[in-house]
Formats: sequence, structure tokens, C-alpha cells
Amino acid sequence: MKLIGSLASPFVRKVRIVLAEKKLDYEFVLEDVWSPDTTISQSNPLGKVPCLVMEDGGAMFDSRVIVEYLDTMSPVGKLIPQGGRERASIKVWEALADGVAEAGILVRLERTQRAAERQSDDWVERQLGKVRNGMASMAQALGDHPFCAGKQFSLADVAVGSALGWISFRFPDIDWRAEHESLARLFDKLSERPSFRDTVPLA
Ligand SMILES: N[C@@H](CCC(=O)N[C@@H](CS)C(=O)NCC(=O)O)C(=O)O
Repeated sequence: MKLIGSLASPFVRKVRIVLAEKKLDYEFVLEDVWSPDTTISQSNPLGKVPCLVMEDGGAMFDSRVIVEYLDTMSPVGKLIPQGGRERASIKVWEALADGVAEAGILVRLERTQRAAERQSDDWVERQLGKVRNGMASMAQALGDHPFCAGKQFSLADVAVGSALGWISFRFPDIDWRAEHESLARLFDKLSERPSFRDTVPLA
């Protein structure tokens, strides 16, 4: 199978980390979705990465669907519990982490893709509020636990680590490490895993 993605996207990173943790083989195809020449819409009509293209040519998106599928492909390193409240809790962690990254992306797009006179400070502040609240909520829920879901590494940690890594990459002025010691501790631990080390965001 083929993963279409970029080296900067937190959602692509989430999928790459899951592929590595599950020890699944794939071909990584770089795509600049912002280039006028991009062909991404041939695979994903929404024009976004990540997009997983399977052996039969079928395409799968978005990252939450892809990681859920990948987790069923091998019993190695199960990342999402089978069902019930435990499963929902991991998916809420993922929604929260993805939401932090999404809000950060909206800020970045406002600042980089819009003419200065059309940019809205209120809009930027609204999105930054989501980033701040999301991080505070993650830090509180993590507390002293070794991992997001308690004792075991899961998709929640993959999503949180990807979102935090991207915030540090694109917003070095947001000092979340100083404010949220528990997140900094988790992030440092996750960053030692080969799956995280090999997917550090790059421009
Ligand atoms: N919810 C989607 C978000 C994907 C997404 O927003 N990807 C960005 C890169 S970080 C993208 O391709 N943006 C292009 C666009 O919005 O046109 C997912 O989880 O896969």
C-alpha cells in the first residue's frame, strides 16, 4: 500500500507512527497539496493528506479512518481497544489532539495564505483559544499517568505526540512545555521511540 503525505503534517505523522508501531510495510509518496500541480484530488476529492492507497487502487482518508483500519491489519502493537468505553475514550483523546492541530493549522493558514489586510485577529485568537484549552485539557487528563490511557501506550499517545510536535514545529513561541509539565514528560518519553524519532516534522 501507498501513503500519500507530507513531512510536516501532524495527521500524516500520526499515520506514519501507527504504520511503524504496527510494523506494516508501505511506500511513502510525498505530495505538496498546496502546489498548483498537485494531483491529490485524483486520490482524495477533498484535496488533503494523508491518503492511503491500497493494492486494489482504492483510496482511504482521513487519518482517523486510516489509523483505525491499520490497527486491524496486524495484531502487533494493538493501539485501539476492541470496544466500549475504553475505545471511545481513546477516540476522544484523538479528537482532542487532532482538534488542537486543526485549530493551529487554521491560525497558520490565516497568517500565511491571506493578505495582511484581510486577516482577522479575532479569528486567530478564537483558534489559539482552542489550542490553549485543548492542551490544558490534555495535561489535566494525563496527570501523573505514564500514558494518556493509563498504563499502556495507545493511539491516544500517537495523536497527542503528533499534535504537540507540530505545535512546537510551527509555533515555537507557544511554550506549552513550561505550562504543562505532564505533557512535556509524556512528549519526551514518546520522542525516544523510533516511530517518533523517524517522523519528526520537516518543512
Ligand atoms: N481531518 C483530516 C485533516 C487532514 C488535513 O487537514 N491535512 C492538511 C495537511 S496538514 C491538508 O492536506 N490540507 C490541504 C487543504 O486543506 O487543502 C485528517 O485527519 O486526515
